[in-house]
Amino acid sequence: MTEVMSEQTEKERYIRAYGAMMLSRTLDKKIMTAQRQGRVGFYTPSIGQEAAQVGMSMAMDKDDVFFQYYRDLALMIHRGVPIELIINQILGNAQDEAKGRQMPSHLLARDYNFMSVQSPVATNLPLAVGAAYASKYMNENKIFVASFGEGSSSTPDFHAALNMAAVFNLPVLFFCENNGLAISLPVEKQTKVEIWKKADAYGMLGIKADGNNVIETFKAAREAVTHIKEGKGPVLLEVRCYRMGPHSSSDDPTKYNADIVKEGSERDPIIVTEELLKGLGFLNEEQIAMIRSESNRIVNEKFEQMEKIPPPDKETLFDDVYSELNWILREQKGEIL
Ligand SMILES: Cc1ncc(C[n+]2csc(CCOP(=O)(O)OP(=O)(O)O)c2C)c(N)n1
Repeated sequence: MTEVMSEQTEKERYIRAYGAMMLSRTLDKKIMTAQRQGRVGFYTPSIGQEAAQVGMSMAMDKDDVFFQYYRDLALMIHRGVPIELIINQILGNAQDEAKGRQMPSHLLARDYNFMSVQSPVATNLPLAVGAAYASKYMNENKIFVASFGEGSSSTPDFHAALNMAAVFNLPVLFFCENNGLAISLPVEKQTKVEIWKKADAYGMLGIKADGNNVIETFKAAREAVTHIKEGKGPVLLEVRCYRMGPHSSSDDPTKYNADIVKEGSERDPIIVTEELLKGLGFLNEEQIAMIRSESNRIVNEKFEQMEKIPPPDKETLFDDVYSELNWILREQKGEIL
């Protein structure tokens, strides 16, 4: 009985993972199209990194905290962040948690333990380390995840963060989503050493996994979580995936000779996951078609609804900085009302 139950749970868990990947892919394409139509200002697509993000997310607990980066859409969706919240931020409308003040694609979701994305790459790593330090001091049992691309490993922040996390034995998972490119720069020109191997230099565990394989990434992340929870210190987990689109909506990859994977090809993580889950008897073609069409319906419906929400009120510009406005700001506020 127990065995049947756990098999069922595993099946449900993977179907949910696939559902999150598909919803993310659908929303990603919708936002990119809307950007091309002038309805969205800017976007950094997640396409190609869905299995990596969802595989890692599957290993994390509800209370764990995320210092994510600008490509982590599938991660957020798998952790239950409603797509309405994501769309509101992308549009910067009146219901956006950041009141329209952040760049689109710089998501946050306070109630789901997602901090706000920062534009300078790898600045989220020392922040995750600081938060983990405080959490350990308060005897909490949380893991702090800092995600980033392989190019971000060339920054001083990467090295400072790994060093401090290891020295203080902090509960941090450094999650490197290696998509092979930092805008136009291939990883071979970025570093001579595989990213996960750099863990050794700081005295922490390094793990590498196939980020196109949701099951393999989940197992690698689970190993990392066990290590951290046993108090053995932080882990650097590198997962290899592929970029399937431009770096951002402002980028044109045809201008450089990049390996951009085509949707539907054998390196597309959605296709890889479908094959894996069909092989395990967890999914069939009919269910796949159903999940695809439901994702389309939900994304189109929600996007249309959220687009009807007006921009934030002009006066909200003056909120959240000073407890009381000084005379200059009072005057400026008076001028725009
Ligand atoms: C400190 C800093 N340097 C440069 C940039 C410009 N920049 C934005 S994204 C990016 C590439 C980052 O590549 P990677 O870390 O591999 O992540 P990916 O975008 O490939 O997912 C660069 C250089 C920046 N935002 N911050």
